[in-house]
Amino acid sequence: SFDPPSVPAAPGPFPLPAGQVALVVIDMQRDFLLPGGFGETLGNDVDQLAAVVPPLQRVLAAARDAGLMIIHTREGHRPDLSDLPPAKLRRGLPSLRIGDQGRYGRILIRGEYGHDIIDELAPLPDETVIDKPGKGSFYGTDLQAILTEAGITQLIVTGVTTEVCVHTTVREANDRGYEALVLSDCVGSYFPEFQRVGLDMITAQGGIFGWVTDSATLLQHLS
Ligand code: C5J
Repeated sequence: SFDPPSVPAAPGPFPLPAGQVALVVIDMQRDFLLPGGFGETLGNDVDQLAAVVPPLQRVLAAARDAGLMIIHTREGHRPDLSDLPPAKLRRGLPSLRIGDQGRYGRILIRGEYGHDIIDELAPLPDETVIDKPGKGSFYGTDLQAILTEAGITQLIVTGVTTEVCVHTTVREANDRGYEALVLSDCVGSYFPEFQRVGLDMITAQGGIFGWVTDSATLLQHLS
């Protein structure tokens, strides 16, 4: 029998059938990554996320060379906040709330400088950008329709943050029948403990909702 190409991962090889693989880059937005941005105003250490950028740049370049479908997501809301549930607006104890004026424009509002993706990972014109109102990339978006139309079954998942938007997206993807591979050095958390445990949670119980490998291993097997 003919086995499709695959990449070594935990808990086992992740299949990479030709034409069925997309790279998903989650919420690599200035609001989460830049010093003085929303993430930092929440009290977070943004240096923890900066380490993700160089390996993710390498993976993005390789995925473009390999002709994979590339999907970028951005968490954010309409300027009139009509898609922002009050429960989300009230959440936490931020010094700035979604929609407030921050250093990089209104926090997590579509069209603002801070809402957009960092320069190092800027989408190319032919790449898909999904604007999502929640943590998951499927909720309230047309991502599933786009993947179905393109024949995608395998998602290589990167971005921030590991335990929030990455986890939610991978869980949503698993429930919808997709197979998701998370790249350990291309996802980041403000909290080192959550990074470690967040990755462990994906591969526990025989890969309860996904696979994990690192960027160097993927790059050796992407052609
Ligand atoms: C968060 C995200 N952490 N992109 N957003 O609020 O993970």
